[in-house]
This record gives sequence, C-alpha cells and structure tokens, in this order.
Amino acid sequence: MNAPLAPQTIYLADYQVPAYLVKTVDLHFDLDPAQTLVSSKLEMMRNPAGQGGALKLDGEQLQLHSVTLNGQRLSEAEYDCTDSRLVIDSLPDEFTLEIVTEIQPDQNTALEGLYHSGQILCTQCEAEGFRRITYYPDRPDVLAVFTVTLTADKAQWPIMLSNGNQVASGEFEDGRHWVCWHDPHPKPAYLFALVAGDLYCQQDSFTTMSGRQVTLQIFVDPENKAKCDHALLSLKQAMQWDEQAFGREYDLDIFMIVAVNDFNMGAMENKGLNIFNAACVLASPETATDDDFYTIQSIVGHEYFHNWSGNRVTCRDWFQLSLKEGFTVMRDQSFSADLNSAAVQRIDDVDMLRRMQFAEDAGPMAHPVRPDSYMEISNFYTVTIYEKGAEVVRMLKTLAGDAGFRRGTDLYFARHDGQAVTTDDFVSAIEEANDLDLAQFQRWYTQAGTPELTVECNYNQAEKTLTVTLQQSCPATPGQPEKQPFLIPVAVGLIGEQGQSLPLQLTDETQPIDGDTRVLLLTENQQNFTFINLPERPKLSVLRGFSAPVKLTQQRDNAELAFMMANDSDSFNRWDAGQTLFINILLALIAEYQSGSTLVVPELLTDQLAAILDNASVEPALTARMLTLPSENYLAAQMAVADVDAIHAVRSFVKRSLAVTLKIRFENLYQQLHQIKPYEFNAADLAQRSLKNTCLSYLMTLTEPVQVERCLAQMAQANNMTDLLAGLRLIVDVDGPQRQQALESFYQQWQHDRQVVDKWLTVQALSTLPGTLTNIKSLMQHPAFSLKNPNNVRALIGQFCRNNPSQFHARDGSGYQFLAEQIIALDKLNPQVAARQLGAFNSWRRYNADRQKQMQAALQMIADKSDLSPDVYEIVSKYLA
Ligand code: 0A1
Ligand code: ZN
Repeated sequence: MNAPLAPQTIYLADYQVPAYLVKTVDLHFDLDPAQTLVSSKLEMMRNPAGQGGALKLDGEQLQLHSVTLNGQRLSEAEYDCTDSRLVIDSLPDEFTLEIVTEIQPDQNTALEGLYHSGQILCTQCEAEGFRRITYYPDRPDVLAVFTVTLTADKAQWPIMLSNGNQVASGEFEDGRHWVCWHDPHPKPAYLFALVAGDLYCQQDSFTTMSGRQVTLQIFVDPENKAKCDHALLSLKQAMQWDEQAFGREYDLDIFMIVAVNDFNMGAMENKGLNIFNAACVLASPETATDDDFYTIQSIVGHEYFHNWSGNRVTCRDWFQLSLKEGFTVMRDQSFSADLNSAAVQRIDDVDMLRRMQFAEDAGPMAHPVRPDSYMEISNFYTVTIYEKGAEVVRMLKTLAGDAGFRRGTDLYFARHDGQAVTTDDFVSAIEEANDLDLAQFQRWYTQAGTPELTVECNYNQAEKTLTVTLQQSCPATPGQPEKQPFLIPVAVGLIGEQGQSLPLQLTDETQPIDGDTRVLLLTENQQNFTFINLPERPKLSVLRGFSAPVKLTQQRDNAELAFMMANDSDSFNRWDAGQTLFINILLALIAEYQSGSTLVVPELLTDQLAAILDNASVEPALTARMLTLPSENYLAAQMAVADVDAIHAVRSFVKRSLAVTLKIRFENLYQQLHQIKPYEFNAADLAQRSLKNTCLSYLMTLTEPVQVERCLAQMAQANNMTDLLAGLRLIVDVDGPQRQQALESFYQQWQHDRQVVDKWLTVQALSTLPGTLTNIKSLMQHPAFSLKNPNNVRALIGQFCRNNPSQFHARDGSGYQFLAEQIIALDKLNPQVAARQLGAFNSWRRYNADRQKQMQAALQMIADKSDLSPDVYEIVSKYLA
C-alpha cells in the first residue's frame, strides 16, 4: 500500500462550526453531457458563532473559469485553488461571490455529482457530491435557499427538474429552453438535485391533512410507463401514514420521483425531487416479484419520510448520519409493518440485522452507530448506521412507550425544524418529553460491537418463584478494547405447561402487570429479577419481538425449543425458537459430518415441521418463514471456524431429508396453494405465493422428474414474475437440458427489460452447480452486462461473492482472485461500488488457515495498487490491519 497517499482520517472531536454561512445560492446550468457550465452566485456572511479565518470552499474535478467578489473579477493571485479547495482570504462580513466552473457529466463514471445515465442527466450529491458541481461549503450544517435555472436544447432535454417549485420558464430562438426552480426551504447542498431528459410523467395528487393539494409526479424512460402505478400508490400511502403516525405533513406543492438506470445506492431523498435507482421504483406484475413490490413500497416510504427526518431536520455533520438514517429506517419499518404483516416484517428485519449487521459488528470495519472517525464517508452508509441505528431508535420507543415516543418526536421536530443537529439532540428530545434519564442509553450510539446477553432461570418450587439472571458483555472492537454496560430493554413473558401465559409479578409488587409481556431493564453487567406466585415451573420467553439488538445465549434443549416454537404467544419468538432449533441440529450434524459419521435428521425436527405444515393455513406467511432454514452464511457465523463445505453439504442434506419424509405434505400444500389468478399485491396473496414457492423449493431437492415437471409447469403458466423467477431459480440448480433451455427462453422473453435481465444474471450467479464462476466470467462479456452499471455489478458479481458461499469460497481460491480483479477494475470507474464489493471479504479471518491465506493474498493484491481510491483504501487497509 502506498503510505504517502493514505487519505486523511476525519475525527468527530475536530468538529468546528462553519466559518461562513450561505444565505442564498443562485445556480445556472448550461447543460450538455460533454461540458456543462455552472455559474453559482452565493450571498454569504461570516458566521458570528464561527472562529473566523479564510473562506474554504470544497471542490473536486472542476475546471475553474472565474471567481468574482462583489462584482469584481478576482485575479488568480487573489485566491488559492487546489485539487480539493478554493480558498479566499480577507473577506468582508457580508459579500456576494460568483463562481463559474465547467464539468463533464459524460466522463463521470463514479456517479457522484452531475452524470449521464442512459438518456438522462442527473445528480447524486449525498454525501459529498455537490463539490463536483461547483465550489461550495459542502457540509450538512450550511443551509441555504436555492434557486436553480437550467438551460438546454429543448428537443433533447424537454424535461428539466430541480428542487422546490417551478417558478419560470422560457425558450430561446436557437432551440434551447430554460426553466427556473425555487426551493423556499433552506437546505444543505447534499439535498440539491437536478434532472434533465426526455421523460414520461405519470401524475396524481394527494390532499394533505390541512387540505392542501400536492401534485405527485413520477418521471421514467418512456419504455417504463407501465411500471409507475405501484410507486405512486406507495407514495400516497406513505404521505398518509406519516400524517397519522408522526403528524408530519408535506410542505411543497409538488413531489417528484425520477427513475434512473445508473445509481450507486437505492434512492435519494433530495428535497421535493427524489431520484431512484430504477430497480427500486419500477414494478409491474410481469416484471417484478413480490419482494420487489414490497421493497419498493418501503423505499418510496423511506425517501418520503426523510422529508422530515433528514431534510427539515438534518445532520450537523456526517458522524450524525444515523440521526436521519436510523430514525428513517425505523419509520419505514413501522410503515411496512402497519401496511402488511407486522409479525413477518419484524422477522425479516431481524433476520437481515443478524445476517448482515452482526457480521459487520464482529469484523474489522465495526463502528459505533455514531462513529468517531472515518476516512471516506461513503463507506459509512452501512448496516450499522441504518439497521442497528433503527434498532436503537426502536429501543427508545420501547423505553418511552408509544405515546411517549410520539411526544418525543413531536418535540424533536418542533424544536429543531430548519436546523442541523446531532443524535444527542434526538435523544434529549425523547428524554425531556418523557422525563427519562437516557445517559447510559447513549452508549448504544458510542460503543460498537454486538452485546451478548446470557439468561439463566432458577425455579424455586417451595417459594413458587422464578429468578431470572441476566448478564451482559460486549466483545472488543477495533479501537474499543473495553466496553461499559448498556441499558438493555429485555421484553419477557412466562409460559405454563399447557402453553398458557402466566402472570408477571416481580418481588415487592402487589399484583401482576396487565398483559403477557413486560420489559426488564438491564443496566448492570449482571442483575436478578424474581417473579413470584408461580405454582408451576414456567418457561421463559425472552427478548420478545427482539427488544434489543443483542446475541442471546439461553440454555434450552431441543424439546424446550420445540415447545416454544409451538406455544409462545410472541410470534417473533416462535419463529426464533424454530431458527435456534434448526441451528442446534445443523451444527450438531456439521460436527458429525466433519468426523465422518453418518447423518440422521432428528425425528423431533421432522415432527415439528410436519405440525407446521399441518397448520399452514393459520398464518401462511409466517409458516413460510418457519420452514426456511438459516442461510449458509449465517450458519458460518455461528461456528468458531467456518467450514463452508460441511455447511453446504449438511444444510442441503437436511433440506432434502425433510423433503423426503414430508413429501406428501409439501405436495398437498403446494397443490392447495397453486392457483392461477390475476396478480395482486396484497398480504394474503403474497403469503400464498411465498409458502407455495417454499414448498416447491423443498420438493425440488428430491431431483425427481415429476418435481422438475411441476416447476416447469409453474413457469409456463406464470402470469407474474414471482412464480416465474421462483421456478427459474430452482431449475438453474438442477443439471440437465431443461436448465439451459429455461435460461435461454427467459432471456429471449425479457432481454429488453433491464430489471428482469438483472434477475437473470442473479439466478446464474447463485447457481451452486460447478462451473458457476466460468459462466459468470462469460456473462461479463454478454451485451447485457456492463461494469459501469452498478445494478449489473451487484446482480452478478455482488450476488456471487456474498450469497453463493460454496462457490465463492472454492478451495482453489478462484473466487477470491476473481473478486480482487473486479475490485481493482471497478475502482478506476466507480470507487463507491468497488469499496462495497469488498464487503464479501469482511469475515475473512473466520475461515480455515488455507482460505484465510488465499483471501489475505487477494486483499493484498488490491492493497498493493498504488492509486487506490480513498474508498477502497480505507476498507482494504482496515481489513488487513
Ligand atoms: N440517503 C439515501 C442513501 C444514499 C446515500 C448515498 C448515496 O450516494 C452516495 C445515495 C443515496 C437514503 O438513505 O436513501
Ligand atoms: Zn435514508
């Protein structure tokens, strides 16, 4: 690694208020993909609260044409312009600064700042992209009122959009036209956006709670005009939900969404003009799966909710990123829970947190929800900031209660509207609105690592008491060897021998509390809680609803787990008991496999699954989750040394054995659920398809021709992408002529549709048949693939490296070598996407010595490149440290 080029580390402790403030920005864009001229007029003032000094404006990859101060053009001697800054000294307290720069959108493959995607010109400014458009104090605590004038050739760029309301427009004689947009809400530069293109617009409207009419518009490439309905409906649902759940009303006359094909992330909450990755907004039953529909609803909600949690109240600095992201994820999760199944939503959220965030928290990039330092902020759009951040806000809600939490968020929005604030400000608002002391709770923001919670129960028959001992600890993480105890809300319930809920009365209480669940507050390393008046020995249901993001250790044998799986009144814990049972059995079989013993699936597991299948109709969506085995990656994370091959072999063996024994039940249930009817996105139909396709996935492990026929028939009859893709995924894992045929006909049918082609790439990336990597390499030469398109990269390379462990971790190290080569190539084009792909190496120290050596060599190969981006440099150096 080339040490002198190491990017600087930025520390929270060094935060200083801005020296200058921007009152208004007047931007003029003369749009052209090859060279766009940007004129910026800033009304600025010295910050009375600042420390004085020179004006330092951020700027990257800009060609500076001129700088004019109060109408006087400055000579080059009067400012200092470097690769990343424009510095001007000796300024008056108030002044007008005009800057003209030139940029080249079509050379921009990093997709930060202004870039060209297909036939669209668009921007991405979070976190630090605005500095690639013009020189500016590009930091979230500088809020200004923006007026934006866009000029371009009218035939090529008939639609030109920016934030706020359109206030004027006109045409020139040479075929060019102009449009002026004004956003009355002061905002940081990261929320700036512009879009230009020849776009189809689908329009609707929403009447807010105070009776204002808001125009809603979705802009897409004309070929996608049939794919807007779901996003538009989701937007209206989100607007209404935010009024009801948080009292938040929309604040402009228009809300626009634009879909683009090239986008580094999912979507972006620019004020009044959200820009979306096309994959996260476009849907039709024929081209999008149930999961896509579901995700789109939640992302449309997420971006909309940012209008208050992020835009009206924004972040003081990027260390506070979770202020807006953790809170907004918590809001989008609640939205999805309210609109769909709350139980399934919780299971899916926790499942993802455990698979992804626990791994991050246990690895070399572990960082607190509010980090203390970073090299490249783009690397901190992580599952810790987003998903763990959401869990932290959820715990605040548990501590304050539903009504108290709402009081707290009302106070937060009222107090900080129009400000750039910190996570401390958020916690203070919840604290003050509820008279709580959350000083210890703050450790959730400052300490990294997943706390470990151990539970022990002692029942005293004579006294009729149950003493619950809770213990916590937290492993060391990089830079944090010692941890202080957290305040952990532990939701518990007690269950009697007949499966009934038992009263919850602690020592010194005169009567049990109402309800079957109560929250214990663990604040020390170890605490006892004694429940009284328990004539029979209860079973403890602990961490109900996953009340805190911790790893739970509880000694429970398989019989107890089976009992809880059947009887716990908390649906999350029913599912979780089932997952623990699966894990216990799988890990035991893996040990047997490693020692060469014959494998036998315990009858208890088969009986449990039989019972679940017999009761499938009660809650079909939950049943599908209960039947799903933990992923290979998650199993790997439960082992001291992850044994990829044993995990793959044993997991496949268990699934197949269950399918053999329960074949009749799976077949009957499949037949019962397999109905051809028009596609609808509703909870009942979603559940039905999900359970049906789970049954099919078991049946397909039998490798019987009749099952292959069933799968092919489902594909042939499918009137929706959910059923078609479920079939294709399964067929692609069965060697035979039908495999290639299915892939070819799928491509023939859908080659014109980018979202579907990405699915076609993914099913091939996830195939566990030998030869997958070779096929991936040839797909990279296919016209359907471009390394410049992040969705293609994620669909093919990302899916292979992250979700196909048995192939990625091939013994010869070919998967690692492949990934290293791709990261090196990608880093030249798009550092953010390159850095994200490194995540596949996150847990490299948890594999056996051979694989560690190979992964280390692959990482070293990347590190040895002398011209790495700060993005890749930061992660690769932290992985190797
Ligand atoms: N704020 C967006 C996520 C986002 C972050 C960075 C981006 O570019 C580097 C783009 C989008 C969200 O939470 O949805
Ligand atoms: Zn967000």
